[in-house]
Amino acid sequence: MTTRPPTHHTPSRRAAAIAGLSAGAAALGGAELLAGALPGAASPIIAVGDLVIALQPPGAKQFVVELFGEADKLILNFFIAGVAIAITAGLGLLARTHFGLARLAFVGGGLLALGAGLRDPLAEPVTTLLVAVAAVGIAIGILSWLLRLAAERGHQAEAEMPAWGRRRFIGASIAVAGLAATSGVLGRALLDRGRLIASTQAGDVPAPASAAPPPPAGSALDVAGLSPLVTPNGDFYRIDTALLVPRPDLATWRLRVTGMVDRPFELTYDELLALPLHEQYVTIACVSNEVGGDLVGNALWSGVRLKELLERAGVRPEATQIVGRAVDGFTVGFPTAHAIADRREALVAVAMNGEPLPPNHGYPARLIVPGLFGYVSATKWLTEIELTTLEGFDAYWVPLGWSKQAPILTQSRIDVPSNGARVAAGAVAVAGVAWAPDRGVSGVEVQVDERGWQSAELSNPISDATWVQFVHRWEATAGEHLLRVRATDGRGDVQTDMRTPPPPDGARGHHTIRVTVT
Ligand SMILES: Nc1nc2c(c(=O)[nH]1)N[C@H]1C(S)=C(S)[C@@H](COP(=O)(O)O)O[C@H]1N2
Ligand SMILES: [Mo]
Repeated sequence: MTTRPPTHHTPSRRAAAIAGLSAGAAALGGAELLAGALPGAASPIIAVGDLVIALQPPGAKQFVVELFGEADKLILNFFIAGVAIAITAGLGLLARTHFGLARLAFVGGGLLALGAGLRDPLAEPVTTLLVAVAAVGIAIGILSWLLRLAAERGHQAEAEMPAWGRRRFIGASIAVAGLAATSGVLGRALLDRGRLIASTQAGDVPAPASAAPPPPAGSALDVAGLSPLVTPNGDFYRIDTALLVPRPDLATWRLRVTGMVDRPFELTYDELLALPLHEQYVTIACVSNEVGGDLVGNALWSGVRLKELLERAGVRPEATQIVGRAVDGFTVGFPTAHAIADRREALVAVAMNGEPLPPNHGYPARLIVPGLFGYVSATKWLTEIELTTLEGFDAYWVPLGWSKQAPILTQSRIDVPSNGARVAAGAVAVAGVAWAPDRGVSGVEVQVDERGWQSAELSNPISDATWVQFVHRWEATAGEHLLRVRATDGRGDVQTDMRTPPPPDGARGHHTIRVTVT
């Protein structure tokens, strides 16, 4: 028997791809863990996701909302991680023959993560750099280690233990992938919870100086399955562009009032809370809501009156637009005249249904402007109110094709029975909600099988800024039936049946459902 010096063979293509994939997964997992542990570090997946969102073509938002509903963020995360790992599998193949080139490509990936991460105004450059460098280091280190194992496998295969090298390589790859997944999940949990270090704690919000009167008698109908009059915080729809909920540090967070004003100023969180708080119920809605959709909710908001802040700053007459800026760079814009109209009270809200704003809904402060769709008004994680002209600035969604002026359209939705339900013949409650903030709802009608409109019973409205509930007591007869609803707003305008898609200014049309009566 001759003993030969160990010869290293080129790893198989499959082994090289697995090595690349494991190296990529390890880099992403390690980066998530570091980003979760270090203050202000950007997660590469989130940073690249934010970049994708920022570069989206007009129309993509509606496409994404339609496709994934509110799960779109999770899906985008998985998509980016999947694409990244697929690319690194390819780099594993490249590394088989050109390790230097593969190493260069990993450095390129690190630079992309760094560049994307630094776009986030909340990112700390130093920790973000650290995460990118660590990720590249992990990727290259693991790749060369696994490729070495895979190469030894060729040698071992000729020696007396044919399966040993192969097992070692597979075992190492599985261990790396497992560790990567664990760090990724752990890191993301830390990120979602607020970072390990420098997370802010929501304290109590003072009682409002002007509390909302309790909802009037008869403001809520008692029908099983009907949306509650006030949407609990945990059930309130959430729409925003933030892949990671911004958690501003209260020590440095400020609310600034700037632009075309005589006396610009800024407030700390405590100074904001020290101002008299006004409380009111307001229904807000998303422009992306489809007819019959649930991107709408009603809450009791408490906050500082926007008018008071504007008076303090001394708004110049030429300032026709108010721009709300969020800590993450998101912007809204709406007419000054709308916000300061006598009959309406726009708020810098700090509390939602008696609790400090939940992080998802804009903690520490957000705008609530009755009557306007969220994307032009309801800035969450608010940090600046800038006075400018309507011509002078287009907010976030406007260049992406959404209307600059966006009053909430009159809409109504049947909650019960649900579409496609089977119900027993006899008395059936057809019930739901209708909204036209802040014109108010003056009537709701229900139609069965195109046989004329019948007035539904309405709940006693809290105000023109809130939705109402309705119920129509239907004597259902056996067979298939179409149920349709329409509302009339406080100005007497009947909700149109002309269907439009959400872009560019909201969906129109009557919510229509089909039920089977047995
Ligand atoms: N900072 C920030 N604020 C934002 C958004 C956003 O993407 N970023 N989205 C707006 C949109 S489109 C809507 S419909 C409302 C939704 O508010 P909610 O998530 O509290 O229901 O927030 C608005 N405020
Ligand atoms: Mo929205």
